[in-house]
Amino acid sequence: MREGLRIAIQKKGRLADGSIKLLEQAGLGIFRNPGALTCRARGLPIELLFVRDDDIPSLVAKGVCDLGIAGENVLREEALATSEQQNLQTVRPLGFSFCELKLAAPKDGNIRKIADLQGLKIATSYPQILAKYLTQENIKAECVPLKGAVEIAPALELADAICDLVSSGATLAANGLVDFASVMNSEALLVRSTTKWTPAKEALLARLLRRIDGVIASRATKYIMLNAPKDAIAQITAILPGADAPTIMPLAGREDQVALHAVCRETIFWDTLEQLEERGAQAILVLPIEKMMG
Ligand code: PRT
Ligand code: ZN
Repeated sequence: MREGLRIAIQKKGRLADGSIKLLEQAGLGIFRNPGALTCRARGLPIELLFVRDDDIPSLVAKGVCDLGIAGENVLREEALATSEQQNLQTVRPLGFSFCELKLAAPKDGNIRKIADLQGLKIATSYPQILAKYLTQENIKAECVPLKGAVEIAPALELADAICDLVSSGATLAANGLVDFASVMNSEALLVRSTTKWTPAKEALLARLLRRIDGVIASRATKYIMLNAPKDAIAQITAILPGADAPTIMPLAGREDQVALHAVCRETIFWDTLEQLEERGAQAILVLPIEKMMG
């Protein structure tokens, strides 16, 4: 039995960069030869297998790979299509490759709501998810399965509407389509096989997960430094998003001022910085945090 972990990740595409970046930030040295389908990571006994995203659920379910990183959309579609996926378990949402599976129709047509789809044709790469959704909504419509270029199906008169992934919405707009319903939200998920592992392998996953959790936590977390009037400390601390107790330090030669440092665990928006300034804060610096633990 393999002692290290084998992780299936997308070879090329919208999940590939995010997957590599996350694993690198978790301490894996990934030196990939161009064209190579596998790569042994440095730092931990982990091997990566580079594949098409559609193959990831089945590779993990069959136990060929121990872990995989795939879109929730692909995992759900595969789970509905085969019973094999019972051997697969979600470990973590990973906070990248966000998108939404949406229903859309030509903007100059008359499909504006789900009920308008009754008896019509809908093109999609996600026929299982769509069929389930339509049943829940009591709509009888025909699914037209397409592997790609779903958004041109209405113009080709292949379908009346589409059900496709959307992130910025630019593709829908470029094809004269408007969305009118959301079928599911998706992001990259880390999944594992439910096959029984050795204690050493479980321990390795626990170690990797602690690091991944640290990477994810540090993404939204920032370190903020500012100078503030002493009498505004309470007000300023109150508006820092998700801040622990700040560190307050004296400023040389400024009796009425202090330096305030804090870790903010939620996104700091420009609005917050403006509010801090209104309360007298000066020299405000927001710094990224590279790693966090504990
Ligand atoms: O070759 P392989 O089979 O591995 O890749 P693929 O071509 O099947 O998938 P890929 O790389 O396009 O997407 C991989 C995963 O990224 C998807 O399964 C989703 O989980 C996620 N993801 C995130 C997206 C998008 N955003 C996305 N915008 N997948 C596809 N799109 C497409 C969408 O289908 C549409 O054509 O991008 C277009 C819309 O984008 P916007 O920005 O114009 O709205
Ligand atoms: Zn694919």
